[in-house]
Amino acid sequence: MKGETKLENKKLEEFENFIIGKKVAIIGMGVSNIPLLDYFHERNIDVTVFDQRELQQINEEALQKINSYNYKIITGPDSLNSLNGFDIIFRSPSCRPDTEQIVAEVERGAVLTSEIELVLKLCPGKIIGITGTEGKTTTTSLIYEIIKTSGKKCFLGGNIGKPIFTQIKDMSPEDIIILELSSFQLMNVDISPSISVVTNIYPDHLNVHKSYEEYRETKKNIFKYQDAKGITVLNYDNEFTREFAREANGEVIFFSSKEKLKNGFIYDSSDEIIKYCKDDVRRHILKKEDIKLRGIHNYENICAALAATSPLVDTDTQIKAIKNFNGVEHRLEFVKEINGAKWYNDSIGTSPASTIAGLKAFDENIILLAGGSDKGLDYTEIGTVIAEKVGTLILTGPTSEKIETATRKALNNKSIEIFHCKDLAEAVNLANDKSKIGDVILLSPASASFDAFKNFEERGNKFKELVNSIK
Ligand code: UMA
Repeated sequence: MKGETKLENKKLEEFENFIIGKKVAIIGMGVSNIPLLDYFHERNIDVTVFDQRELQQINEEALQKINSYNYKIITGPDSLNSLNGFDIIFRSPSCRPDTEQIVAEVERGAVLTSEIELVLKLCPGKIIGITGTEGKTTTTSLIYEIIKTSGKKCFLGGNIGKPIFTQIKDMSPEDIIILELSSFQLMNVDISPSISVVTNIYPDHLNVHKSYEEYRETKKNIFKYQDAKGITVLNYDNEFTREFAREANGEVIFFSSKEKLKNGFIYDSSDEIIKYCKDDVRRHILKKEDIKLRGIHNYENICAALAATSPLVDTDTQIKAIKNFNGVEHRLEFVKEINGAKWYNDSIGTSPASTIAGLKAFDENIILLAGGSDKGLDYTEIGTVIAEKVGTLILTGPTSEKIETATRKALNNKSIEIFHCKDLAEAVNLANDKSKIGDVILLSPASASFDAFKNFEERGNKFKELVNSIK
């Protein structure tokens, strides 16, 4: 195009030459692979799409493209029996690389890859990769905000929900690419980001991984292929990630909320300050009161983000970005302070377990807005936590009765105010009337949103709109 200079990227060029005339199989028509349809169509490449779901379950927009590009699509549980004669196979994250038909096709000569593997291999800039069982999205978002605040050009992608393969052409060697990486995405990957973070490891995804051990081993791919210049940020408090340090090839930076490390980043709960430790000298970085995020787990995420960005960004910029960070949207997201009360949006709290975690993040008196559509979950435990932490409970939607019953059972002699409202707008108004200086008003419904909204995002956005319109 006129006036536009094409960025030079030798590796990308080689890849684009390599795919000419090749037969490509895309396994899985989900978020990661949908952008590949246009990409290959623009390059006139022959594509066949496979998906284990039935045709009527496939994303409609993707189906339209598949039809208009004259691509073949094979669906259903046995679809991979037709995986034969391909040069390149793209697997979606949750598709195991050792699936029998894929292994056979690779043995026959096909190259197995994925959207994320190509991002790792072809991006010209420095990559920061973040994995872990808990906290990876928050840590990824914090790192992204810190790099953005520093003025460097950066790209955000991966498991956070943003495939960025098609943006590689817009990247230059000075850019920073920040990737949230799931264990699924790390399966079969033989390249590591130059800066890697593992937030923690707990049992998870054992429906896809064959064992907890396999899950942990897969996570190691995020740092295993670094050279001596690589940097690996690890959680000192987690027994597995602490041990990972032995296998790192580059520099290890630890973070901790439990130990006063000699070197690394710590959250010191005795004075509630995040500190940088260098040879036992501790420098204060941020006080708890300067941070909008709540909960020890979030202070750990901040420590991890500070460690990962410390080779690239000065401390003042890091502090500025963290102070301004309101949280990941809809996850204990700080919305606004009104008359001394702080409003938080935790619309992602669609189950009792996630709302319990949200409630535990606060020490203040909580006005809780809860209730929504019923997924048949057990509310006994959340009743106890509400009885302990909530001063005013405002309920809407079908799960209201269950939440009230569980709470009343747990109250013993304590009393809290419980109200029922017809909708979120009425609940927000009532919460505003009831709030006092120092209170936290938390939307964390412990229920799905489908009784009144399309999804939890729509519910969270409506909540923020209502809060922002309070006079
Ligand atoms: N499929 C097959 N065969 C298989 C496996 C899957 O045909 O063996 C098909 C599925 O039927 C589906 C399609 O592949 O139609 C997509 O499957 P997918 O869910 O693996 O991939 P995406 O839709 O591309 O979404 C993935 C991540 N999902 C999973 O890993 C399960 C998304 O993370 C991520 O945002 C997206 O790539 C972009 O990178 C979601 C997630 O839940 C949020 N991640 C897990 C987590 O965070 O705990 C790992």
